[in-house]
Amino acid sequence: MTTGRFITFEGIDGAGKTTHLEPLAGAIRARGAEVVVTREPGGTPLGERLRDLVLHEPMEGTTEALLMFAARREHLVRVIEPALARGAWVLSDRFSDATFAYQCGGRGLDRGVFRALASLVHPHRNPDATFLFDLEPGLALERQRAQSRDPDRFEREAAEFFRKVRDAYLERAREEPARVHVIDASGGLAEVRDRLVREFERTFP
Ligand code: Z5A
Repeated sequence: MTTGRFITFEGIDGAGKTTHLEPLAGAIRARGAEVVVTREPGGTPLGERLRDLVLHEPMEGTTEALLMFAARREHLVRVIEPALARGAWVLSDRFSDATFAYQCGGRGLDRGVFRALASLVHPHRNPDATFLFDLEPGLALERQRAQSRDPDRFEREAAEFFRKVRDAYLERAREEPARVHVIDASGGLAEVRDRLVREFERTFP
C-alpha cells in the first residue's frame, strides 16, 4: 500500500460504478494509504466547467471528444500525477476508456483519432487497473429511472447507443485483459460489492 496506484471505474450509465467507489476507497484507506477519489469529466475547477458543457450543451461528436480530452489533461497534470507522485492511490470515476466507449463506440469517432489524442494527452500514463461494471443496458436504464434527477444529454440517448457503448467497453477488456477487469454488475448491491472486492484483492494482494 506504500506505492500509489491509478485505478479507474468504468461502465455504462447506471451500471453502479459510482456507488462502489467510496466504499473501496475506504477499504484502501483502512490499509493505511492516502486515497484521492476523483471523476471525469471533472476533477478540477476547469474540468467541472467543461463537464457542465459536455453534459448539457449540444455539440458535434469530435468537439465532444476534444473537450473530454481537454478536461483529462487538466485532471492528469493537476490532480492525478501529483497524487501518484506523493504515493497516494487515485480512484477515478472514468478515464480514457470512457472516451473509447462513448465517443468511438457510441458516436463513431475514428479509433485512430482516439489513439492520437490519448497519446498526446497522457503519453506515459494509463490506469494500473480498471474495473469495468458490465450491465445489460435495459437493467441500467431501470436503475437510472429510479433516480429522480433530470437526464443529461447522454442519459437521453436511445438503448441502441448504450448497446454500442457497452460493446466498445467489452472490446477494450478483450484488448487489455490484464488491466481491464470485468465485474458482473447485475444482482444486488452486496453481491456486486463482493465481486469487486474479490477482484480487487486478487489484483492487489
Ligand atoms: N463521458 C463520455 O462520453 N466520455 C468520456 O470520456 C467521459 C465521460 C469521461 C457523465 O459521466 C457522462 O459523461 C457519462 C458518459 C460521459 N454519461 N452519462 N450520463 P458520469 O460517470 O458522471 O455519469 P453516469 O455514468 O451517468 O454516472 P451514474 O449515473 O452515477 O452511473 P453509475 O455510476 O454507473 O451508477 P450509480 O450512480 O452508482 O448507480 C445508479 C443507480 O443505481 C443509483 O440509484 C444506485 O443506487 C443504483 N444501483 C447501483 N447498484 C445497484 C444494484 N446492484 N442494484 C440496484 N440498484 C443499484
